[in-house]
Amino acid sequence: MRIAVLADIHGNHAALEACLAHAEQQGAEAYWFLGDYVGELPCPERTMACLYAWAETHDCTFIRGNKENYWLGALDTSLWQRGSSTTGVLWYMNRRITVRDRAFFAGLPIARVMEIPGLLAVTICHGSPRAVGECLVPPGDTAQDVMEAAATPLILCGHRHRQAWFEHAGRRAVNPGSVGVSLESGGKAEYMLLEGVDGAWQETMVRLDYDVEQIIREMREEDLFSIAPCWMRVTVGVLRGMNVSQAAALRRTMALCEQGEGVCEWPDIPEKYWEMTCRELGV
Ligand SMILES: [Mn+2]
Repeated sequence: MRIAVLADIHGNHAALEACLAHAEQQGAEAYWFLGDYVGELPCPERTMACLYAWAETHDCTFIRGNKENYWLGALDTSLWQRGSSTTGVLWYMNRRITVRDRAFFAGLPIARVMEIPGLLAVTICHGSPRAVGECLVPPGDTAQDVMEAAATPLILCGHRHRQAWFEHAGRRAVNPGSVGVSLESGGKAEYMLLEGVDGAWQETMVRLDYDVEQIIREMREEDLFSIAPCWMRVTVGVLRGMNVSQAAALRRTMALCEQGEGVCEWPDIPEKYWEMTCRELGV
């Protein structure tokens, strides 16, 4: 049994297509998707169309990530504005997600235990089995408690966009990296092949080249550099292999804002602080 495990696509349809083609060539018989299907990148309908079509002809299991919760009303959409590096992409995405997408996301569980005959059961989730935004790999503050309570010895999780694993209390959590917005990979598309060999699970991490520049061209065509100017400059840096995440750039920008204004409350961040972050990062 060979399974492709794909996390954090974030709307990168070019990276997704590269991973799916590779997995099929490697003889994958099932596909487990760990959430965050669309996010910062242009034309989310291309990613969703690819996933819907793949699921019609392949054995696919989907669970929900934190991004899916954004599109299901977890955040106050009245704060999202075109032209803001902090919320512009959320504004764009909210207009592009369809009724079908929202219904699909609403039907997804945040975790599932996968039972494969002759092999140990596996938990799949986005953050942790109990929360989409929690981190197991690399371990966050609560990772040890979560591991001790886990229902299976192997847990597959995404969210941190890095290929890594963490072991605790006889359990192993593995992150297959990010299909669409990987960190610390030199700008590759990442996923994992999981194979049952002699009754045990064997993991193979995969990193692939794909057409990064196609996605950057689509950003321009979709006007994303005016919709979320500095956020997109940081995103281009990440796609081309910069080792600073968008979340880290946001934290830096908020720290600069607090220094300059005495206070910083998301999403009220003047663009000049985003400009300062971009200058620091050289993007
Ligand atoms: Mn996530």
